[in-house]
Amino acid sequence: MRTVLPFSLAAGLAAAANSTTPSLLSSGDVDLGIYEAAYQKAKSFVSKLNTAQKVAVITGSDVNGTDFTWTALHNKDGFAGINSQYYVSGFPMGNALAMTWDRQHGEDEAKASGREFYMMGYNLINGPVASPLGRTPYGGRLPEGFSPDPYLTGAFMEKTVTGMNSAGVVTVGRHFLLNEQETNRSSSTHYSSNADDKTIHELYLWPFVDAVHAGMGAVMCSMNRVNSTLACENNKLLSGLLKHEVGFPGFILPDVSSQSTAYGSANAGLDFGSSSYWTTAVIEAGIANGSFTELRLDDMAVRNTIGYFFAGLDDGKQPDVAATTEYRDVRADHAKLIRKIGADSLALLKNHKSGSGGLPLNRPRTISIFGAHAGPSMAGPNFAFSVMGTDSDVYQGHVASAVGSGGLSNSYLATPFQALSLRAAQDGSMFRWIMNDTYSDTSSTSIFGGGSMGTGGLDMDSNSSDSFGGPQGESASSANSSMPTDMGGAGGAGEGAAGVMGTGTTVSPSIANYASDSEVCLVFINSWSGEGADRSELSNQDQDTLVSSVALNCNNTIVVINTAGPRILDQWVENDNVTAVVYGGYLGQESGKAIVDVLYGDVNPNGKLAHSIPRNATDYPVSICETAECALDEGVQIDYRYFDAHNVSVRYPFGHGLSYTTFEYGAFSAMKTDNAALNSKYPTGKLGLGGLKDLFDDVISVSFTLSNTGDLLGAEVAQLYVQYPSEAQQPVRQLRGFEKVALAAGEHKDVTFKLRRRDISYWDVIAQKWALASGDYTLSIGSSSRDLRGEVRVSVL
Ligand SMILES: *[C@@H]1O[C@H](CO)[C@@H](O)[C@H](O)[C@H]1NC(C)=O
Ligand SMILES: *[C@@H]1O[C@H](CO)[C@@H](O)[C@H](O)[C@H]1NC(C)=O
Ligand SMILES: *[C@@H]1O[C@H](CO)[C@@H](O)[C@H](O)[C@H]1NC(C)=O
Ligand SMILES: *[C@@H]1O[C@H](CO)[C@@H](O)[C@H](O)[C@H]1NC(C)=O
Ligand SMILES: *[C@@H]1O[C@H](CO)[C@@H](O)[C@H](O)[C@H]1NC(C)=O
Ligand SMILES: *[C@@H]1O[C@H](CO)[C@@H](O)[C@H](O)[C@H]1NC(C)=O
Ligand SMILES: *[C@@H]1O[C@H](CO)[C@@H](O)[C@H](O)[C@H]1NC(C)=O
Ligand SMILES: *[C@@H]1O[C@H](CO)[C@@H](O)[C@H](O)[C@H]1NC(C)=O
Ligand SMILES: *[C@@H]1O[C@H](CO)[C@@H](O)[C@H](O)[C@H]1NC(C)=O
Ligand SMILES: *[C@@H]1O[C@H](CO)[C@@H](O)[C@H](O)[C@H]1NC(C)=O
Ligand SMILES: *[C@@H]1O[C@H](CO)[C@@H](O)[C@H](O)[C@H]1NC(C)=O
Ligand SMILES: CC(=O)N[C@H]1CO[C@H](CO)[C@@H](O)[C@@H]1O
Repeated sequence: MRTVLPFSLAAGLAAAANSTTPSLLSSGDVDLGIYEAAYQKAKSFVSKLNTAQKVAVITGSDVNGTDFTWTALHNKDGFAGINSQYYVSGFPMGNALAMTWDRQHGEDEAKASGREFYMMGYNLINGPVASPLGRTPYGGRLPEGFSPDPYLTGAFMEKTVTGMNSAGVVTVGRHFLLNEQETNRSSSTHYSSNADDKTIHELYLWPFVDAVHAGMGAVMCSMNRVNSTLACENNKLLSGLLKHEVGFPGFILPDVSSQSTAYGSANAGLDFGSSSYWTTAVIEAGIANGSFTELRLDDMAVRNTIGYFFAGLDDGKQPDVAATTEYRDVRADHAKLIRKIGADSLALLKNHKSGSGGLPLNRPRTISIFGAHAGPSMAGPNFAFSVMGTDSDVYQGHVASAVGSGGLSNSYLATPFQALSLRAAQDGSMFRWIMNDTYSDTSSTSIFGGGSMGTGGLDMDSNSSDSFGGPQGESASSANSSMPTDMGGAGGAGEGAAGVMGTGTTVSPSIANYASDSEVCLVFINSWSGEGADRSELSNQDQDTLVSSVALNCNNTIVVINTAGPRILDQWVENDNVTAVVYGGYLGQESGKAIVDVLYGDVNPNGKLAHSIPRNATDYPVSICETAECALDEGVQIDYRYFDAHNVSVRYPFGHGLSYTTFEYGAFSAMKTDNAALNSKYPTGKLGLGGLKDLFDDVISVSFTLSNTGDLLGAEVAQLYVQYPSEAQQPVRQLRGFEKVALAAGEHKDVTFKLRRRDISYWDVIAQKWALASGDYTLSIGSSSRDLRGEVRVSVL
């Protein structure tokens, strides 16, 4: 059990935060591995600089030496696409990418996006994002990050860093650390996230470790304080954790208005900062009177340049920085990748396939779509850059990006309306729309007269012309030919309709009329957020009413959701008329096409939830902190960890997602692959990138056979969950492995998970080391965190 410290003690801990000595790369404490060659180049480069030139490097200025020049790195916002730039691609954002549970997609997207940055002349990219992690579902910047699970986020941090590195740019992992909300982040408050040592290690620091291990060259420290000290001036956080313990070799730069002192920040571990704090005079005076050291200045300059050499930016080939509106041919065939990743990220949460109901769609005769999210907003395809948050938690148009510095610069946006129109034309479907969440027209000129459709619905089997009212229609044959088959015997009604039923599609547009007159009803809803403000609701009444109104009249209502973070579905999800639910994050420029690929089965759904969906917003333990000091008392118990610990039944568990085919999990077995390691409580290796090197050694493997038992090609995300012995004081179970496996109908494959030492260690706060717990570890494999197909025990120590 975690004990909560009184505030007087917290102040004492802020003092402790100043006590760690700076971590100097020259100390040789870190085995730099893949960074060693870059280190030698950076050291040699810095040895040529005088103090003023070193100060220029750490404050972002160019340097003209006698026999060399240094061009400051070109920093740019965005990650899933270049923020504020013409003629570039908009890729799926982090919250969608994570839902693919496909590491290769993470690497491929980062490489393609990184390539666009590179070709536009940018080389220091503000992403990927692992904080916010998702302490609270209301966090406004969740779309930029991946998942509240640190292992899943860590996997994507690793792969996106690898992908960007291979594109020749330097990644800036952000926002370090505990930057879990937007409210009170800036100005005078800089809210303080006060978390204990165990929580920081096991939850929030974890994904940054993966990024460092993969070769991340820079980190942005966050606007909030940690234990009352500004994150960017927090010695324990920057020097203690990130550099000394995790072996980070690159440089730390501050988020907006997050540096407040000259020596305090530099001594704490900030490596890049403002020339108004760090003038040559101030730096020289500090060195002269002992407030600062030349060794640290050299270290800062080396750290600022090491990523540049690591990425190969010294090859003299990098293009100049493009003007914002300049045309450069950078997009290649990225649209295809964007569409594929988007489709592979969508999770099918519910599907009642029966007759013509449910998914996939098969040339439906009549389709009606509902909701503003189906089509373009009045003005598009992008939102104005804004760090002021959003006016509303829903958007009146299709959402495929967040707002703020992580926002995409879509050159165009394929909406569901556009993609469905094309598909309907190809299939010969009749296609109708009401792209407004609150549309209330119940015109009495409906086909059925008297507006009775508004509440009642159509008696499909009626042959009585009385139920339609009005004078006789003139053309029975036109009625006959244009009526959808699911209208059954009602086709005869054409003879009785007032030039309405009798002329086919001219059903008066009301929600009830369209819904009751369609073989399939697609309702599109969203939630919207971004930088500068948090969400205020996890569901929206207008949109929930829209779904319910459609479902009241349509027995084949399919709901498509694109959301910033968790979205509560309980007002309608159990309604039998809601036959399917497709759920996703922000998909980027090809959004509508990716959605249509899944709706029609061109892509068999294979995404899975990267967070839980509870039954009620009140099921979450924490919302937004509105005070200056925020106690993260829930510790590591966020998302499924909390729901599991408290036996809260959820609507859809973390890791859930259906397919149009079925999978079977065979018996599985575990094997210790490194007995020597498993007999040692603590790691014994040297410090490398990411921490003690043997933390990354494989120690246990788990194998099983996965079969596709259906009749369609499909992919399943198999998940490995670990339950520790009680000594470790861990959540009920936690994700420690996943593989996405594609299988043809009837095919089966052997799947092996490898657990690293790190994956079965807990943070021992006394020893200040990662430790193995003594006893039985229970390893479970399943299709979601609550659909486990079996378990096996392995005893350790
Ligand atoms: C820690 O360092 C910061 C920045 O130099 C300073 O403002 C703060 O007072 C120090 N805290 C303590 C408790 O010494
Ligand atoms: C370096 O030299 C270039 C070209 O000679 C000049 O444009 C630039 O302003 C100089 N920069 C500095 C920091 O002196
Ligand atoms: C913050 O304070 C907690 C005690 O409440 C301590 O366990 C933790 O190590 C501190 N972390 C940092 C980064 O100062
Ligand atoms: C060192 O010099 C700086 C700049 O003049 C000053 O701010 C600081 O207080 C001095 N520190 C000491 C220990 O004298
Ligand atoms: C909806 O109702 C119609 C008319 O009764 C029927 O033909 C159709 O099969 C039903 N669809 C579903 C998905 O139940
Ligand atoms: C949606 O329809 C309602 C009522 O019919 C109308 O008041 C509102 O302005 C419409 N919204 C938009 C975004 O067009
Ligand atoms: C409707 O009329 C047709 C043709 O007269 C007849 O075959 C059918 O059984 C009738 N349906 C009902 C429900 O009365
Ligand atoms: C209605 O359509 C059916 C099928 O195409 C056709 O057999 C029938 O003759 C048509 N009835 C009229 C009145 O046109
Ligand atoms: C389902 O839809 C049918 C119309 O197809 C309607 O009669 C029925 O009341 C609806 N059921 C619910 C629970 O809304
Ligand atoms: C959620 O819980 C609140 C408070 O108990 C309740 O008023 C509300 O109806 C619940 N919402 C749903 C969707 O069940
Ligand atoms: C949750 O359920 C388990 C198993 O039924 C039980 O052991 C545990 O005490 C329950 N926890 C809570 C918080 O109710
Ligand atoms: C301490 C502080 O600044 N609290 C503010 C945090 O934000 C909320 C919501 O905007 C304000 O009401 C608080 O005053």
